[in-house]
Order: sequence, then structure tokens, then C-alpha cells
Amino acid sequence: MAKLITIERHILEEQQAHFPEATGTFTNLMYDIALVAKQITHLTSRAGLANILGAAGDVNVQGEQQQKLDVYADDLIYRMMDHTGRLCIMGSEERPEPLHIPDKYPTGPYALLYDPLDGSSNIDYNVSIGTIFSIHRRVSTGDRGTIDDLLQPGYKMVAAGYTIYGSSTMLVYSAGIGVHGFTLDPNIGEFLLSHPNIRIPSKPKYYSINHGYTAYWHDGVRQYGQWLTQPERNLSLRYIGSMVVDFHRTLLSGGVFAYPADTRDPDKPFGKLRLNYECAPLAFVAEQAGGYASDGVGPILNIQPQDIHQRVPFFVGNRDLVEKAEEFIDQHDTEWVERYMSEVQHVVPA
Ligand code: AHM
Ligand code: MG
Repeated sequence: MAKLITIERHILEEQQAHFPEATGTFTNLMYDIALVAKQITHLTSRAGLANILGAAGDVNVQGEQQQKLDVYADDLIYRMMDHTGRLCIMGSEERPEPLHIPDKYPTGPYALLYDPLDGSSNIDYNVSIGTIFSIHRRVSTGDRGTIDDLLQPGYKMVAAGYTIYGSSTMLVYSAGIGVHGFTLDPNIGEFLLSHPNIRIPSKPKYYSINHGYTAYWHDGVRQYGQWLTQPERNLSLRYIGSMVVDFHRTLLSGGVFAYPADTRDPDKPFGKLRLNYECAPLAFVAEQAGGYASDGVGPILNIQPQDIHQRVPFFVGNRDLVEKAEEFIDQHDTEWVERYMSEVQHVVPA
């Protein structure tokens, strides 16, 4: 009989092998995340039946309409995590301000950032969606966590990952020692190791970019978009519009996912995706799988976040395909790069 490795066993064995001195807090935090993933699976799989599809009527901090499921998932994650004593603060893509741990509960050594349901515009069409998370070590010293715990560059991350609610539920994470994927067995309610040690294939298969915005792209990006379509590239196009799923496919098949800056909205000159909740966690996973992620200028993981809801352009996948985007942008979008670099700070890991 094949060896069944549950996520609990895997995390525990990783801890024993690589961090024998660890207290177990991080391991327990990962268990919490797996439990939340099971609960959101339950929610999303019953979405139509429970009459919770459709918009909730509120508009979130990004000016986007919140879907009911976003609100449920957001609230669920906060409530599942606020009392465990493992976190000092949280940040959610759906909430304007950092989420503090209530005074009645103890705080812990980690900070959690999450996008509760990425790709939520797809919910009503029964397209896969996902949760993205990242964990940083606490850097503040007071009794409660502060925003400084949430504004750390990606290279300092302790762990990051995502869950996809699709034809099956998958949880993929990295704690800095490779990337591991687990599939939820609905019969026994356990995440089982199905994709050990994921490495991005060296021969890429797909590219993923929203060509619908070509008219709004800067020159370098437009040329890059064309370059991707050339027969020599031998790439096929896939774009779901749930980044976490587009990313997952890119990770398993090789290729590139890009959400560049464009000129559609002067209030969003650096694209749509959020550094803290979407780009940095997936960049961490990509690099752990042998890939690379860039804002078109340099590594995503080197950006010093200045605002918890900051947006950045995003190119992720096989290193050569991502570096090609940097090359086009460097050569053709000089003015834009100048403006971008005057507002966004890259730091070099110590
Ligand atoms: P969301 O967090 O509100 O779901 O928005 C992010 C999503 C990404 O998952 C996806 O890549 C992108 O928006 C798609 O946007 P577009 O329709 O502009 O291509
Ligand atoms: Mg999102």
C-alpha cells in the first residue's frame, strides 16, 4: 500500500528534519491554515445551494465589488486565527486596515497576510478560485503587533502558499525548503501529499496574459506580448482570470503569468495586483520551485512594501521568460520605469 502522507505529518517531519529546535508554533499555524482551507472548501462547494452566490453589496478597499463568498471567507479566516496565540497581527486584501488580535487573546511570533478568495469575479461562473497566504516573523517589540510586521520584503518570508478550490481542493506551500502540494481527500477530510517537491519544468508550455488590454500597455510590454505569441516560443495561451489558478498551472506546466502595468486607470499606474496579498507570496513559491518573479524591473521579493495595499506589475514563471519581460521594459519603457522607481523601493537582501 502506498505511503499516505497527510499535511500534518509532512509539516511535522519537515520541522523535525530542518528546525529541530522549533517550538511547534509555526507547525500549528500551518495546521490552522489547512483547517481553514477545509472550511472554505465546504463553503465554496455549497455556494449555489446555500444561496450565497452573488455580490454582497459592499465595495472593498480596492474599490471592487465584494462577493458574498469573499466576505464569508475573509471573516472566517480572521475568526479562525485571532485567538490562537500564534499571530501578532493580520492583513487581509479585503480590509483597509491591519487586523489586530483582540485584547482578550494572547499574541504570538508571526504575522499573517491573506487574500481570502482570489479570482472572486469568477465565483458566479463556477470557475476555480483560491486563497493566498504568507507568513512573516514578527519584528515589532510591543505587546501587540504593528503595521511594521506586515510591511516586510518578500525575501524575509517564513512561508507562503495557496489553496485552490477547483475540481479538487489543493493546498500548495513552501516554508523555504521546496514547494509541496497536497490534495484534499473529501472522504477522509485530510490533505494528502500529491505533489512532492514541485519544480517548474524547464520547457515552458503556456503563457498567461490578458491580451484584451494590449491597447493600454506600455511599448515594452506590448512588444513582450507579441514576442510571447511568436511561433519560435511554442507557447499556448491560457488565461482564467483567477491568478492563483493561472499561477498554479504555470508552476506545474512551465510558462509565464503576467499582469503588467497599463494606462487604463490613472489611479492604478502600476497594475492591479497587490504586492503583499498576491504577488509576494506567489513569488516566494515560484522561486522555491526554481522559477522567478519580477515587477518588470527587479525581483518582487526585494520590494520594500510601503503600503499594505500597494499594487505592482507582476511577471512570474520560468526565469528566462520573466527576464525577457524585464529586458523589453528596460529597453522601451524608460519613462515609466523612472516614475515607477521613484515610488517603489527595492532592497537587497542582507
Ligand atoms: P481579485 O483578488 O479581486 O479576485 O482580483 C485579482 C484577480 C486575479 O486573480 C486575476 O489574475 C486578475 O484579477 C484578473 O483581472 P483581469 O480581469 O483584469 O484580467
Ligand atoms: Mg486577489
